[in-house]
Amino acid sequence: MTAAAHDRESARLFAEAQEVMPGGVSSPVRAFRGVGGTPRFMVEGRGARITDADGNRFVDYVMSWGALALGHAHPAVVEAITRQAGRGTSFGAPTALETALAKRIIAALPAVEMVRFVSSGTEASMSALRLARAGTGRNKIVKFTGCYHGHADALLVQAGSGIATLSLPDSPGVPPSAVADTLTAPFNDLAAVAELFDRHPGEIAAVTVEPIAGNMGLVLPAPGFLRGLRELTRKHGALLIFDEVMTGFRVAWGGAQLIYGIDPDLTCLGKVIGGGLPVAAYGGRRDLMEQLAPAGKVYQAGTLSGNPLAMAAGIATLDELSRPGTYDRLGALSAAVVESVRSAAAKAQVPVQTASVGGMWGFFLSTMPVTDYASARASDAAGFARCFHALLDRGVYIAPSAFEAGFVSTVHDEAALEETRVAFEHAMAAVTAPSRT
Ligand code: KE4
Repeated sequence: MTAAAHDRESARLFAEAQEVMPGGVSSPVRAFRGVGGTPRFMVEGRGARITDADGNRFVDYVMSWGALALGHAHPAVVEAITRQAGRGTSFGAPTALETALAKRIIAALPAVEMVRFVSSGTEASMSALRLARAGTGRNKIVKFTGCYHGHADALLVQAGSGIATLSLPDSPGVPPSAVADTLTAPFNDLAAVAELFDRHPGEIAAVTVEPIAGNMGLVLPAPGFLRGLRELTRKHGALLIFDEVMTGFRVAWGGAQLIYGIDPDLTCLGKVIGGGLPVAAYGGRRDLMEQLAPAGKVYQAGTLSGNPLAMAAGIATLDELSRPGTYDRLGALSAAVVESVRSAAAKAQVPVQTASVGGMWGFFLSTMPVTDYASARASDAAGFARCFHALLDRGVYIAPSAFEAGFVSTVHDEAALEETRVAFEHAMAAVTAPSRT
């Protein structure tokens, strides 16, 4: 049985959803526009697997876009949520749970001395930007093409993720005034950043970067790139913001900043720290964070920020992930997946570039190494779509876009890896096979 033959219920649900929600989804990348076909409406996740409305089961490598480092419905997380739900889901008042999760984050990330919780990575990035501008008295920011920091106006410039997937030039509705102070440079291009500082002396508040890019596909920082950003920002009195919404507690317990030994001034977090519930955060130097209201004058607020239900899920998640050996295991699992990708591609004589770091992995169908957005865009997206559907037909669910990353969990087991290996053998053969009529 191939899953493709059974998407009738998803198709019905998709038609119904499109009547009441734009594109039938709550977030664009879910609509399969990057790969074609009917998005699968999911009904249940258990461990490393997810089941769609037609009863097809898949080994899941989307994992709620990286949030589920423990897999679906981990007992410790379910128990924490259930226990808290019975005591109330949100008070709009301080709770000790926020302090507990904040302390765990601060203990893991030495560059983070204080934390403010919000409910999405967009909020975290947007707020960190405001704080950086207030903290430096400067307005300009630098971001990198293909990096995605959520959909706040100032950051929707040459972004990755869904913007890249849909090949959108950026977004209507973002007035030129909102992006007038947003400068861009190619990822891994230090000289371009140095030139921006030379061209705008004393004007750049911050450089914000995904230290390991996951929104143009998985693209690693070139040796010295992050260190170079740290030196350039210090030299010019600007701040360095690491957007670790995806990499935080995903690539290592201390995130990319631990792997590369860099101390950013501010860090954005999300996904894993909520264990599948809406939790994000930004944090960093105490002298900056204490400028936030009500301690300081920089305003940012949120009705459900730090709500006890989400805090309980985040605490349970980090406590499980803090166990010794977790990140060795996640790294080994990702490495095993990309080994399957590489060997299947070699057998099918398909050119491929692969990368993996901690619990993240990715591949491009490309003859040349991918180091930035331009080289990512030059990869074979049509071939990726054929690969995606061949995987789906064989029970493996990866991101429905060539410009996203893959994620494993602590509960991806040998059986899941073997199914993945076999599925990629078929999928890489499908890349070069004549497309299905
Ligand atoms: P959210 O607002 O979606 O919670 O976070 C925005 C964000 C910020 N920074 C980074 C590095 C991110 O990866 C994200 C969100 N990631 C995408 C997946 N590439 C979310 C998936 C989606 O948009 O549906």
